[in-house]
Amino acid sequence: MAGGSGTAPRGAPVAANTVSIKSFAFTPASASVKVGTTVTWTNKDEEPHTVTADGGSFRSAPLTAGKTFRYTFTKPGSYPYSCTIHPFMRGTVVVRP
Ligand SMILES: [Cu+2]
Repeated sequence: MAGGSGTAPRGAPVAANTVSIKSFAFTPASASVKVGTTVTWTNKDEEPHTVTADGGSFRSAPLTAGKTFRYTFTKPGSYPYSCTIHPFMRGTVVVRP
């Protein structure tokens, strides 16, 4: 493979402020951002999905195809979330200080 920058271990945080919802999965599953960053999720599936924090700190309405949800993280920490419609869909945002 040419030009590869290495493959992160599955589940390792990836620096990203955008998360795709596609094929019933959040990509990257673990997004790492600096505090104060707004993260945007975009539903690229035909099915509706939600972005719902385990602790309730953020929650989207059901996102239909092509819709986005934004949330600004103001405190460092690890924020696990899921889709309430498909609870097997899980992701995490890791907020760095
Ligand atoms: Cu879903």
